[in-house]
Amino acid sequence: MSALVGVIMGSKSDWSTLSHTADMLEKLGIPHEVTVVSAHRTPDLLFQYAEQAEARGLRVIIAGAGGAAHLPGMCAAKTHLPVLGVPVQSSMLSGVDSLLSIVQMPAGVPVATLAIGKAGAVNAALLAASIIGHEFPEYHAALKQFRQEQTDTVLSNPDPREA
Ligand code: RP5
Repeated sequence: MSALVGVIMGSKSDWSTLSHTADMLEKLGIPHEVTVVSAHRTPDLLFQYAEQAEARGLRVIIAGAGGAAHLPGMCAAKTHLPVLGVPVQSSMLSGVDSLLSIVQMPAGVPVATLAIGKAGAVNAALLAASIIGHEFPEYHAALKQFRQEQTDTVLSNPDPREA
């Protein structure tokens, strides 16, 4: 099956964060693709990617970037697909710069913004599963199973002194 979720990031240096998105999509069995697309280093590629995404069959785009993180917003400007933004933890400002760059979209062009770093990367995959789960019941079921496993893990070992 061709990719349903496109995972893009501004640099290869973002992969250590966005790999958590890919891992969770893999765990849920959701077909996805991963690509470096930089808003400032490869702007023409970004426009092409965003403009063609829907026709290529993507349902959701997850865009991760750090610092002056304009990738998710620019991507959202060129597609009607849902864009989920993952702020990458930057070395200078710990990702607060990335978060504020992504979250403060002016009214009219939304980016669904996740938490900084690994938590946001994982949750972006889970949110994508939620979104496409309406169309693909198998991914809705995979998401429900993941959530149940998470619950069972906590309930089966609630003693914080035990590993
Ligand atoms: C952003 O600049 C990228 O998303 C990355 O988080 C940050 C630094 O990129 P590199 O200089 O490591 O390539 O565009």
